[in-house]
Amino acid sequence: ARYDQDGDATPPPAPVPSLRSRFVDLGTVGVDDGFRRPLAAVHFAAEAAEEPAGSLAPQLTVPMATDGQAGFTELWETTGPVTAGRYAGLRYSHDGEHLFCAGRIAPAPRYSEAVRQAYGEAFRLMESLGFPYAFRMWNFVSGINDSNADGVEVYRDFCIGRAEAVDRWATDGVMPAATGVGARGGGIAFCLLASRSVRPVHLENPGQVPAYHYPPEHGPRSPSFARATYLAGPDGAPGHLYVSGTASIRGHRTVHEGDLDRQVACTLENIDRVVGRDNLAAHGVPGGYSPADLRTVKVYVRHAGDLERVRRLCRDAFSPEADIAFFNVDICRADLLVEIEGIIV
Ligand code: 3EB
Repeated sequence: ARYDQDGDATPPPAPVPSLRSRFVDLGTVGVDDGFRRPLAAVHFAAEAAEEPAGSLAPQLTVPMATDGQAGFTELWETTGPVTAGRYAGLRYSHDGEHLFCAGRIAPAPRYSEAVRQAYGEAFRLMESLGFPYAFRMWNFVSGINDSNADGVEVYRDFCIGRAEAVDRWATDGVMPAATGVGARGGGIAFCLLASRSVRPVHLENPGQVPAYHYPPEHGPRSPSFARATYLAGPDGAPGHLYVSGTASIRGHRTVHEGDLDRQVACTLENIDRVVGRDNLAAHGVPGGYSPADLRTVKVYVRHAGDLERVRRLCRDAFSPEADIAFFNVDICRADLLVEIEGIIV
């Protein structure tokens, strides 16, 4: 206990909770063991599903597994006490420092307006609960390379709505790390993490044009995300590095079209460049890493026939200690064969 000058006890400051995720068996929600508490569960399953009733932690089921795959759950856990609720069409939970928010947009002939609205609700939720900094976001978009009812590619349609929401709500230019990939049905599912007091550091890749500056040949509105974000730990403790979905892009162009091995190599080089010591130092972030330091890795592979080869290449690149999940889904640009993300903790 701490005492002020009159000798009265004052409550100690609440410690900043720590957040982690891990991959567990499909359907697991987690238990409160008094130290780690479930903040949210994202179920990567073969079928879309409504949220099971009666759970405190939000549960988002995304159809991302093929019929032959078991699927898995990404379980987000925290050391802090969890508060959860609903806001507009969203489900959320927080531990006082980290806000998790999940939403869905039903399959539709065009998406931009519904995306602007749903993302606007997420920004309003962040504002009203006092979590101003979105640091990681996932967008799972079914039919991502299809044309919508107006002949616009669904990914581009999605990017228009997202950019409009960001124009309206993102005041200080802090962008989250993000993933934008295909899903195997269910319209659009999304989730985001935001922080209350720790301001994330926005990282770019010096070998890539920032996504939000992509020229219009990639779509009328460019994608709003950072290549990675660094979230410092409490009291100078090492933080977490959230690496966005990364692909075989140099400058703003896809490279190694049709060449799987080279696309994987370029993707790994891009990750290496973002998390390496030079780039971190240039952004004022301590440490220096490589792809072998990634944990909870997700690998998105366009063609089922490429899965085995990509698994092989990833075994060499990542640590045996990493959880690695492979998905067979479309990727936001029709010429990309693979996209990889992960977290360094
Ligand atoms: C790229 O670098 C590849 O639209 O949220 C990666 C991560 C990609 C996130 C998104 C898109 C997104 O442009 C695609």
